[in-house]
Amino acid sequence: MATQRTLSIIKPDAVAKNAIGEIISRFEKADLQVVAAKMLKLDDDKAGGFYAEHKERPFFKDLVGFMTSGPVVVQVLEGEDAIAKNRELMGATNPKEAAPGTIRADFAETIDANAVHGSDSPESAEREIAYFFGADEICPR
Ligand code: RTP
Ligand code: MG
Repeated sequence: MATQRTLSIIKPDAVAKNAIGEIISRFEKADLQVVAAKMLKLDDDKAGGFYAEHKERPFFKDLVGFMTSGPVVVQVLEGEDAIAKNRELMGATNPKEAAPGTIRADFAETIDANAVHGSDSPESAEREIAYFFGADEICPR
């Protein structure tokens, strides 16, 4: 498996819990490198555009409301099989179904406020990274 990049977001609930460092530490311990990072307060347009694939879903309004409720930390993670590796570290969308030891099991309580986002495919990763970062903001080692 080749080196990949994926987009990670530490969501408002995890930022509010002061868990930024603990979550990034899990990525680093799994050999994912942070090659770009910034803290942002999303507005409705930016959050809605990011989750455009879910626009028609019943939870879309709540999702945008939650993602704009406080600051988030967006990062580009780079490493071997980064997309699947990050999804494994995150655990299932619903924290109640997330495997023990995953980020969502340890830091989240509800499906709405579930601590982290991670790209789900190479195509999503490419779109999502470009959605938040210019090429000059990504710093591979
Ligand atoms: P994410 O995109 O945030 O990484 O989460 P995911 O891939 O695990 O889940 P996805 O299906 O893409 O859903 C995006 C976010 O929408 C909320 N959601 N709520 N109430 C529901 O049935 C429901 N389903 C999804 C979650 O907060 C999920 O993270
Ligand atoms: Mg998703």
